Amino acid sequence: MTYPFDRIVLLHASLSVLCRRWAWGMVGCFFLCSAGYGQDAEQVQGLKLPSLLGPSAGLGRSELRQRWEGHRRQEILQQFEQHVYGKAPHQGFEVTVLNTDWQWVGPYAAKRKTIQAHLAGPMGSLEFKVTLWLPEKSLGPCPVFLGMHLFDSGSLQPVLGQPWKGSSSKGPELASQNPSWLWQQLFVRGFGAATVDADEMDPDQHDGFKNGVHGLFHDANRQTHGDRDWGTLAAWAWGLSRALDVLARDQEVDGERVMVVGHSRMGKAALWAGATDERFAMVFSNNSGCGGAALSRRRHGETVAHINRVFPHWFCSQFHAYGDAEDEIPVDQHQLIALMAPRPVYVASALEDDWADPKGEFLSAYRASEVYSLYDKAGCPGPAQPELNQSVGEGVGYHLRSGRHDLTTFDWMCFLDFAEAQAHRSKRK
Ligand code: GTR
Repeated sequence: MTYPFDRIVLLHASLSVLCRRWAWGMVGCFFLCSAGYGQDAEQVQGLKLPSLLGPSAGLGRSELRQRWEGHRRQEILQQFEQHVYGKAPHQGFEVTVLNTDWQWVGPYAAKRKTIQAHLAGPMGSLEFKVTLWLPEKSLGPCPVFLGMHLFDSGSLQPVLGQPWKGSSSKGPELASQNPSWLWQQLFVRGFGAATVDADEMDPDQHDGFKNGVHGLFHDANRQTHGDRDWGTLAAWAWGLSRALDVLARDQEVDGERVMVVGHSRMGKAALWAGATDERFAMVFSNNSGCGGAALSRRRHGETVAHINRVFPHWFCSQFHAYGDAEDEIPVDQHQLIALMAPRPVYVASALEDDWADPKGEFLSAYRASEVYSLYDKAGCPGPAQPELNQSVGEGVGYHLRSGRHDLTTFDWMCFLDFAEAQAHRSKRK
């Protein structure tokens, strides 16, 4: 059972009422338990979820926070490495900036830099480029949104964090159909943008983990890819960290305010990047679904069995053991969201995107808020899903947008508002 401090106070109040007026006290206790994190940490709307903080009876908020920072966070991170995404190499690589080229881009009053970088591992090397856009009028080092994509980053208007050039639908509300709008919004608000091509890091194909960054670490003497070795999502997340290495060396970028963003498969990679690399200041996941923000145990929409069958290279091989056995995964995705704490994280869903399980994405954000409460952050309100097209939450942001599986101008508007609000909050502290 987990009872954060504010809930303990409420519980105490409810119990004193109970002594005086038994019937009303019972009603109070019922609402306390059904409205907040104070319910049994493992029971969420009929689901048995792995606990975030571990057995916590009798422990206060500061003890729980010590436990979280002391070992619980690390334990969960390792379980995700061992059972879901696979372990990426932490050592034995080097990133060198080879060349930086820049030009003014008139219509946006912006500067575009193309930074060519070299990545060397024990078994080989590869080159990748980071395309960085900075507003012309930046007062000092600029906060930057970083996202991967799966097409040419040389494009004048790459769509940040989107896995394909087109969209599942067309319309002015789509960021991909309206890149000028996005670019203007970013620059007017003082944000820069950076992209890196996922294909340059690790092509999205199942080739036995030989191409891309996997190949740089592939030991020719080892015939098989180990069960716990990194899959492609982990390679992309790792690539986002290498892009951050590059950005952090640029004097025009504020290396402490690089925010990672991604839609769909890039949203899964963005979440894992934020979990594994605490240098990312904020994390934005759009319609990331199974293996992203959605709870695996709900088995709603895309399931673990399905995703492993269609994309056998995305996760570590061990994750394949949990197809149709989700309850046996030692972790679930609310714990992934909690790994961002206390850094701000935002989860976005779309009503018609049933495949990504909007409800499961919401429940993750809501449940993860238990860890944010240890840091005095309100988190994402619940347990009822917020109204359509409303952005809610502090520390953990969430919205359910009308429409389909896409990254839209509405999603971006919410992300930018959230990023600005969080920046103001941290200035006030
Ligand atoms: C779907 C896949 C999702 C999501 C999406 C994408 O086919 O089932 O998990 O990642 O693709 O990234 O395009």
